[in-house]
Amino acid sequence: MSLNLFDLSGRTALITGSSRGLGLSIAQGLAAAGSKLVLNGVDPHRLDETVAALRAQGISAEGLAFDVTDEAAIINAFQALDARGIAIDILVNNAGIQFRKPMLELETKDWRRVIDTNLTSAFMIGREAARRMAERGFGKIINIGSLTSELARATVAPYTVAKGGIKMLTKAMAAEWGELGIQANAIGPGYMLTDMNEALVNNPQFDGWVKARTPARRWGKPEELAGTAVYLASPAADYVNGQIIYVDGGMMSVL
Ligand code: GCO
Repeated sequence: MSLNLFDLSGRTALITGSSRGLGLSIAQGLAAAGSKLVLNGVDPHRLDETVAALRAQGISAEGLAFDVTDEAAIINAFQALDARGIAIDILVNNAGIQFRKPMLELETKDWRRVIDTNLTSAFMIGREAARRMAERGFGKIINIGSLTSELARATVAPYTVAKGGIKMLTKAMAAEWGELGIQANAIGPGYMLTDMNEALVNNPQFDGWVKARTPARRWGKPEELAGTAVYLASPAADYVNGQIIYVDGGMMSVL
């Protein structure tokens, strides 16, 4: 047993959708535990800015811009890492979008866009990463779920379906890849203070509902996911596989 169960030094982590928001906070947490970072975003300019800001703090970070819904771009990105001898030890499937509309008005193209971005991406990127992790007999995959992995909320049907799928994709990865030395787990954030949730935070009725419904009586801060991400990426979780851990101020546990 290592003396430092949570040490990630010598590891390299790819975090999708990490130019900002939860992905960036998770990346910063992994770096604090010693991991090198490969950040991903769809907008190369924003990604470059984030990478530069992290490097200015002394963090080892690279940018890898690709669209998580574009299979050819994903395959190219992994081949570019191979060519540079960069092996991904830790994958965080974080990239995601929200689209709020009642189902009676929802167009199929928007349904597909949310499912592709939030769920199919995690399968495609997970597969490319796991093929390489399997060769080395080591890998940690962390998928980002949601409270909507378990519970529905009106107006966010495709998001709910994708996040429910993330929970089961995590178990499917555990079922098939556990024997290859890979652990796949998920984090289910509660209501967090992110750009994606800005409209909800700024809606006094919704804000009041979140605070009343959450035992912690407040929204979560993005940096509050970092410890769970480090734990799941670390040797401390080597026998933890297929789990989803809710980091939600207790919301999932109460009516
Ligand atoms: C929404 C929010 C979600 C929640 C999340 C809580 O519109 O419902 O944007 O992302 O914050 O599902 O786990």
